[in-house]
Amino acid sequence: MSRLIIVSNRVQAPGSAPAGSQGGLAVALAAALREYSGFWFGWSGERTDQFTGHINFQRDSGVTTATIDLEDQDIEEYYNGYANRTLWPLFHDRIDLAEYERGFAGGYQRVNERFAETVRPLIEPDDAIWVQDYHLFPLGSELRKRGCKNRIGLFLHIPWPARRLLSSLPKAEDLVRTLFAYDVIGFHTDEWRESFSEYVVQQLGAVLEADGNISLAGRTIKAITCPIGIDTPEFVAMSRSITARLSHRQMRDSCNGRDMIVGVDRLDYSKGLEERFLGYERFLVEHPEERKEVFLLQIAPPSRESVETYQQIRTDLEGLSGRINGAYADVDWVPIRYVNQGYPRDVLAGIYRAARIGLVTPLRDGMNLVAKEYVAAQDPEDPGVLILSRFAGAAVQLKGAVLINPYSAEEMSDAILLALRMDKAERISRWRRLMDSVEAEDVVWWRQRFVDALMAT
Ligand code: ADQ
Repeated sequence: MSRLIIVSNRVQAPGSAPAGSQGGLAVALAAALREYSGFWFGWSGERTDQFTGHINFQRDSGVTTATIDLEDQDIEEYYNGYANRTLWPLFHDRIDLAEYERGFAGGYQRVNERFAETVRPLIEPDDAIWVQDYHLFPLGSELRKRGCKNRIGLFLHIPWPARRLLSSLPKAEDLVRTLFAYDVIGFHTDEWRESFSEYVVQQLGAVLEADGNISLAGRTIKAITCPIGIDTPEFVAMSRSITARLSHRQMRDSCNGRDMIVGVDRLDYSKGLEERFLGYERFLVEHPEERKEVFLLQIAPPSRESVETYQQIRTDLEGLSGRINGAYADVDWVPIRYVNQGYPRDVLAGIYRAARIGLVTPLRDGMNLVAKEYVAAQDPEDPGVLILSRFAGAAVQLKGAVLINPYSAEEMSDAILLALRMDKAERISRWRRLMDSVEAEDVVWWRQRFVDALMAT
């Protein structure tokens, strides 16, 4: 059987994360690596004065990781620059925030070449290679230039933007053309897949074949829809763990009989946190009788702090939550509890379970795993209600949620009221539909679907 090599921007060695804190994706990919006895290659997250291509191998719990350190300039131009300041905002429809700088593009290309150069000698003829995400678009083509004839797949964890937006990126066509080095490209939704296909057909003159494959200049790729899931059995078990039960009890006690609405997100402008606070404020204004009956717990650990936009959003949200609390709080009640830190996943599971409403309202999101975690953590006999943005990839699968337009404060306010008033029978029936999807299309299903497509090429 072929080995599987996973390549991603960051690699977290299996033993390096404290128990309960490792993400579902890392766990799922590690499981795939154990099955196919391959290794996981990428950046260690560490800096070095001079890039040497030295690879640090580690083996833990049956998984081998191979990591490299990057120079400051690489990190600045490739990671903080092109990945986080150019592609991320553009692919989340925020061209107003996208920064187009030659230095970023150059650094991005250089690091992709460094990845290719370093990993190439480790690849054997039968190996299948699975590249993760937008940080590494040109990697497939750099590997081909170095004689790699293996099966190579790419999975995109974020949306694919509309053609007219992508056209604003300098040299977009060159970048997208490199994707034809891959054999399989996976997207979370049909919408992102179709946007990709529209771009390459209209802009590059690629041909959409009858079987759905796409050809350009003698190369054919298979574009598939392959929505990512969570490790559902693991998350359900975690929500019943002692730590989760403790955090659940603590939260219930601190609710003091009030209904809790919870939001859990990385602090990122794509997550729609400002709009969420404003929608909740609208609810407080329209329903003064409900004021002391609810509160919003927003957990938002800072991310990408070296990028200025992320410092700005932090300041903005502190101001906004302070203003709302100042306007509506009373001596015995505060409307928003805004917390800027991360929590272990088992603690989060207990918090989700204690919340009457999960408020997941990104403006644009590839999938959004928090929505699925919220569902998996619920008590089947008394579940909470998921309010979900139509613009999250997850909305395609999670039809039992109350779907809203996050830009409309009125819709958000109406949805909160609907969720608070929803009787138990409806909550259970909606939750069952949600849970059926979260169970059937979990992370193992996702991984198998992608790997099967790759192995079939
Ligand atoms: P992210 O943008 O990081 O991922 P998401 O899918 O919501 O977004 O996953 C976040 C993960 O981080 C969840 O597992 C969540 O539990 C965890 N997390 C969030 N806040 C936390 C906190 N305060 N403490 C601890 N853990 C926290 C990208 C794309 C998404 C896509 C995923 C997977 O942007 O659209 O769903 O990849 O493909």
